[in-house]
Amino acid sequence: MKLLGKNLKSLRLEQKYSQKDLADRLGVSQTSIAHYEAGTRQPTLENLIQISSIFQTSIDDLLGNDSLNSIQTDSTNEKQVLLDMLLNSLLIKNEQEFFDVFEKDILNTYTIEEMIYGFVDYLLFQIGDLWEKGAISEADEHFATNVIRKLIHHIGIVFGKKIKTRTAVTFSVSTEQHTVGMELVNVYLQSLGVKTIFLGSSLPMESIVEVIEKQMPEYIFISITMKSYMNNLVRLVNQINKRFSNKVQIIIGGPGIDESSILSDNPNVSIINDLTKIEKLVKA
Ligand code: B12
Repeated sequence: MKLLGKNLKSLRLEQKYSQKDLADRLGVSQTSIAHYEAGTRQPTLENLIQISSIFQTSIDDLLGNDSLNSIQTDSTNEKQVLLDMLLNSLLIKNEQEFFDVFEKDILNTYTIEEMIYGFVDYLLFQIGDLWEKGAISEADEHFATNVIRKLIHHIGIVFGKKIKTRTAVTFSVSTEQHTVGMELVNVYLQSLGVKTIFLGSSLPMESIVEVIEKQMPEYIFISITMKSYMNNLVRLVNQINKRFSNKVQIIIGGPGIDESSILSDNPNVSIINDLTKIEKLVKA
């Protein structure tokens, strides 16, 4: 990001302006502000004067040592601009702005894989990182994660195939509170025409068995984040296999799984982490 963009962004955040607020004051679009901040476009001299007056700073200070000549414009930058806009709206708690950017510039432009890996994953990890570094509060993290979860469900509705010919029961291993990874998996499955029955986490074994008996799913998807729950997972998979005689295909993934786990000795168990590999499995 060029110095002008960097300065503009820090002044704006310091003075608690959203990109939209500033855009309205300058009479330009929010996208233009995002471009100025990313260094992919430059404001007119008139706008620079206005900005310096809004933030009560000199144009010299705004520009720093920046040269206005070397402006990059390529698709990576376009995407980075959108990511910055989305992240920014989460940080200033503007949910409307977040969904507006998504609907207008992303939903009809990118594939579902690009949305999951290029946008949703990126935002979740950025928010997670900021939280871990103490740069944002727990409340900030909860708000942002919840908005992203709404987005995940929205993508599921838009991209989910209307006709679903197979069923998957999905959940996170018992006592695991991390469910967002599995929520993303659900959306991907829906886009492949698989009906998902998402049970969240912390369900007792009997309840899981009851659902499997009633629904007779082709697949069971389990997510694990915390390595310390590996024993619970092994026990759970063994119980399911015993109860259903290894008949249901079980697919396990998540950052807590070890790909060389003894679980993969079971012929009906697959261990994968990359969502795009699911397609091959559910088509086979
Ligand atoms: C959000 C979050 C939480 C939220 C979870 C909210 C929710 N409903 O999910 C809350 C606040 C509840 C939480 C709690 C805790 N958390 Co936490 N949390 C995170 C955080 C910030 C993001 C996790 C996330 O959502 N990632 C995004 C998703 C999309 O990624 P993902 O799960 O990896 O999923 C991807 C792939 O793995 C894959 N995938 C996932 N599942 C599956 C399943 C299948 C079948 C397939 C094919 C693929 C697949 O697909 C996804 C897309 O790429 C991470 C840190 C970070 N930066 O990642 C810590 C983190 C995971 N948490 C951590 C910890 C320690 C905890 C707590 C113990 C904290 C505490 N002291 O209370 C508790 C755990 C309590 C419990 N019993 O589980 C540690 C885990 C360390 C470890 N590896 O053991 C992390 C890494 C933070 C850290 N560095 O310490 N957490």
